[in-house]
Amino acid sequence: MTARAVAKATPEPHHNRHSAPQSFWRKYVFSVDHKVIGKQYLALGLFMALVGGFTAYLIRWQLAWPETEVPGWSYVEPDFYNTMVTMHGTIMVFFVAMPILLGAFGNFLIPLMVGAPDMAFPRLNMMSFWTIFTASCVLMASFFVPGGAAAAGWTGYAPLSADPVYTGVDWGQNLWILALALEFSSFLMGGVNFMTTAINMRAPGLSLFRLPLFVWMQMTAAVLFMLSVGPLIAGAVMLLLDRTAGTGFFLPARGGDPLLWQHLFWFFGHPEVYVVLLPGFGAILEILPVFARKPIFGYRAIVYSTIAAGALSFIVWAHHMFISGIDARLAIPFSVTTILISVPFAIMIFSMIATLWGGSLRFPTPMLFALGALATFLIGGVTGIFLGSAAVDIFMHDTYFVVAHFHFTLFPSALLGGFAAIYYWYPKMFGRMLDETLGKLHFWITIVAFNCVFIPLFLVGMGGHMRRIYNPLQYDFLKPMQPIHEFATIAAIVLLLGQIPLIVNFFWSLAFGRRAADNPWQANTLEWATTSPPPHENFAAVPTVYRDAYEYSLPGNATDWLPQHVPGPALKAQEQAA
Ligand code: HEM
Ligand SMILES: [Cu+2]
Repeated sequence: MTARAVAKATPEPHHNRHSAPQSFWRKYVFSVDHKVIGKQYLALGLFMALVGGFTAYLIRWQLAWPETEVPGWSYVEPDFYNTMVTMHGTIMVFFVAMPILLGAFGNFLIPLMVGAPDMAFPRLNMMSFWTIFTASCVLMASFFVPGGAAAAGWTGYAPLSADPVYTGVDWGQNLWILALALEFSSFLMGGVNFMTTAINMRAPGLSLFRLPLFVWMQMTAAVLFMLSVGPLIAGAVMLLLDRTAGTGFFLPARGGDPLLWQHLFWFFGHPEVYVVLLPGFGAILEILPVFARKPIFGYRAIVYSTIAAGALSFIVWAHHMFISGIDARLAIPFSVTTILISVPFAIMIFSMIATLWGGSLRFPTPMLFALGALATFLIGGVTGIFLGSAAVDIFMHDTYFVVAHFHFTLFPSALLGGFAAIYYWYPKMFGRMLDETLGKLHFWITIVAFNCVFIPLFLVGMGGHMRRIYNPLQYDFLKPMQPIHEFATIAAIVLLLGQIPLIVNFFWSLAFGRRAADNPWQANTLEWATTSPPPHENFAAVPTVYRDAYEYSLPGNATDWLPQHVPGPALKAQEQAA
């Protein structure tokens, strides 16, 4: 492409300059800098992960050794168990996965990857963080109100959630609704910012199909979230009215319909699982080509598959409701769309594997996590197809098979993908390298322990073991499965303890880690074209983009990488051809 064509390919980047803040408050607390906001989201997400992890510990202990005293705690009473299950899901999906994958990495990376000085709306960005911060405080506060925190499941099914008589939880459930409403508005603000920045603030030459796939994934996630959350916000208001104003939208006793809530929840809920999944995939897709030293295989196929999966995600929701009493004839179209949606995912997975094929693979910690995520996600995706078949789901629904399925999808994408992202972009964020030995230790404990927790749960699920029960020993037919529960719980404790190397590494490296070069992994995308960490407003001068994001091992090039912003042999060849 000639320089003129490059200039024509994208609109003039839109400048939104603000001078570097000086005071402590403006710099670190009420900062409008996307990099600081990204780190704030990361801190919040990691903190909430500790809380979420602790709830998992209580749940697993109770399942393995029911009604014994939990070490470091006391007894888990039945009502408290319900609260733990509810808060575990709520915290992990809305206050860990979303803040880390979208809030932290979306914020930190989108402006850098598109060559922009900041987000399009920096103040809105700041507000989005402080809104989710408030949401987290509300959620945490709900543990301490009379009656305790929400206990109607992370899906908040009515009528459980609609009338305090069922769970004994009064204000806790109201605060749960409030916390979610605040969280939703935070990510609506974030989504507007992500879209606008990625579309309007691209550097000259950075056409849409030259964008790193991570940006595509974040954009798609933002659109899915913005389009699906509206009905649930309406539903949440109705639920709150049922609880406080005597309406009966979801209460059969007042003429309402509890199924309506399930529809509203899952119309949002299924796209939502992709909101979490896609950014995790985006991180993996950035990492694989760098450590395989190969261009990504099927860039456009991945982009189109992502959009197709996003569109399909709006017409699969009733696969969560096959046994909720929906018309049996309706189950068939929802089975078909559900099984269809695995096709675009299969394309993405094949592209990832083909990217690795024949590459000169390197295995630093980010690559290990990316490969681990790819391998474990396969199990999650395949078991989803089983569940998508209504006939199978009639047996499997509400068993531990479902629990194992969604942990095998969310854990690889959100946690393993998130860890891969932390190890890969930490040098850019903090200017230091993480320690490789601790990183590898963290990886191996995590991947082995994770599989030991959740593969057994597929087995007990197939054995008919119901999910969300307080004491499995109350049922004779479940008793033979108890050793499996004990095994899974021991593995879960190992998994939780296995996160200590990450915590140590994170803080130790902040102070003592090896200083990071600007481009320590020899990668091509624009975030590596500036210093580590990047200065205020990111780039000394707006970079110009000359090529696709993944031109590794290009024949005739002196190095095996060719950054997007460096004019080079490929450009010359193209110009000669023109
Ligand atoms: C190939 C793609 C997938 C298919 C076909 C699929 C299918 C299903 C089906 C049919 C169910 C309902 C099972 C039941 O309740 O009886 C389900 C549950 C679930 N799936 Fe998937 N799934 C897929 C991918 C994913 C992904 C990528 C995620 C998250 C990143 C995910 C997260 C969940 C969650 C959280 C639940 C259960 C929620 C609950 O009841 O608490 N799934 N899946
Ligand atoms: Cu679903």
